[in-house]
Amino acid sequence: MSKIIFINARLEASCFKPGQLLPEDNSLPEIAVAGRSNVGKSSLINALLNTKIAKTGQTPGKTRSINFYNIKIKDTEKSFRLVDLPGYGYAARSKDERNEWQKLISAYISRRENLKLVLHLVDFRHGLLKNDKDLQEWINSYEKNIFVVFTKADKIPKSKWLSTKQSYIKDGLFSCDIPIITSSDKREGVDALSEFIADYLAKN
Ligand SMILES: Nc1nc2c(ncn2[C@@H]2O[C@H](COP(=O)(O)OP(=O)(O)O)[C@@H](O)[C@H]2O)c(=O)[nH]1
Ligand SMILES: [Mg+2]
Repeated sequence: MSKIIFINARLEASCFKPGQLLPEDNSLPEIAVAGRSNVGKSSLINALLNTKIAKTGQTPGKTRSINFYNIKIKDTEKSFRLVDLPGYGYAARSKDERNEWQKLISAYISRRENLKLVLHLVDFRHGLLKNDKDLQEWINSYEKNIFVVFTKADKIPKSKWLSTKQSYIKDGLFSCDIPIITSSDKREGVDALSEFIADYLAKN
């Protein structure tokens, strides 16, 4: 039985331009979700929220907005925002689009007091890629905390999970805590991630 702790999820806003970003609300800490296009961000958000609120399997690179989801934590008075950042690293994207992407994400990450943590989603099959490393350095430069979540783990035999995780760390992938390995398809690691987020919010 899965343990659903995130309830009443609703999309608060989809923002395409820096000027559209939602004002901060001190009662609503924010957890952002970042990762390459197609890494499985929308699928994981849906698994966490137990809804189909986020559109999945879209043309890679199509989601260019920052989406703010308002979520209540079950059996508490607390709510938070899960903030879906547009995916990066889609090769066919033009330079102009890349600049727009960077401007929008910078505007968000660079001055967001309520942003407590960035979940960095990393495809468990690919090994450490340069643009994942670049993203980490960039988030670090804004002094934001990063936690790694591996996705699509159903594509790797379980017997290899530990060594695969260790090789990412050895290659220099940074995470503020032991990364969680997930599969949205098989609902693996999703409850562990929900608990991690709820604990993190309670402590930070
Ligand atoms: N095998 C497998 N495929 C997945 C998983 N999560 C997502 N996918 C697939 O990966 C593709 C991209 O997923 P999506 O959630 O839209 O990625 P996003 O672009 O990062 O939001 C879709 O075809 C999904 O069905 C997973 O846990 N396992
Ligand atoms: Mg998506």
